[in-house]
Amino acid sequence: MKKVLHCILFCLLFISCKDDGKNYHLSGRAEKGTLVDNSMIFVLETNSKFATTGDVIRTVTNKGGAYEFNVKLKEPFVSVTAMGYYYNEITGKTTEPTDGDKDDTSAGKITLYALAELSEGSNINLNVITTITKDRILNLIQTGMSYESAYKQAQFELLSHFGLQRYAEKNANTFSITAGNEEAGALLVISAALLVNQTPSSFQDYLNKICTEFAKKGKLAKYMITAYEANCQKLNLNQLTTWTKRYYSTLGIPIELPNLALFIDWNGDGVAGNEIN
Ligand SMILES: [Ca+2]
Repeated sequence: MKKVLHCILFCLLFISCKDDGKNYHLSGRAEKGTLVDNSMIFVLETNSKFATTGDVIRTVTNKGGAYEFNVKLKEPFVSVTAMGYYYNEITGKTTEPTDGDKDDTSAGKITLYALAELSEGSNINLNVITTITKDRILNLIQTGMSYESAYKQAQFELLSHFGLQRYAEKNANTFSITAGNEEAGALLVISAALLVNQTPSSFQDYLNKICTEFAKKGKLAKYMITAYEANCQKLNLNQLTTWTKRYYSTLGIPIELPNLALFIDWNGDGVAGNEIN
């Protein structure tokens, strides 16, 4: 009898553990440029090393690449993926296929990633910084580092290439072009500079190459750095500011942007904006 009772108690404990979890309201934005409406969002429940522990939760974006939903999680870690066409800051248009190129509908799509520990907040944005650093963060975690230390190191390594290391401490999954702060300016400049000389179909491959290279040692290849620096010089900052604000305005999201010149290292001394009074 005692054995049966123990067995029942064990089962009840197991069931209660299995149901154990916390409810979260997750929200965020997917921005390369902003992903268009109805882009796919996949959220994967994970453990602290970002190994999958639960189901894939799917939703889609609405205006301004925004998404939100409620979820119950056993551990406060998630990996988020977004996939869709996006607003190209260089051309001022989205990458959705026009009538002439319907044959290859995947060509203009981008995949973005973000990792998050939800104790830091349940707003998870996806952008080029969270995407490029993702595999580097995972590699650092494999060496025994915590998620927080790993993302700070990976962000410092990446942003130092752009002279923007002063933004490394705050998690890039809180950055948004819509935020009206300095991080918005930094994110927009990086997003746009990476796109210069890329076509909608070449950009995903280029981004993949950057991610793979950066994941190894937290460094970009010399040709990637040279291209980024040259691209920054080519950016038409007035046009970039005007077009970006205008695009968000058409979405019903009026935004403010800082002076974008502050986020480019014009004199190559390793610090963006320090040459501007
Ligand atoms: Ca400088």
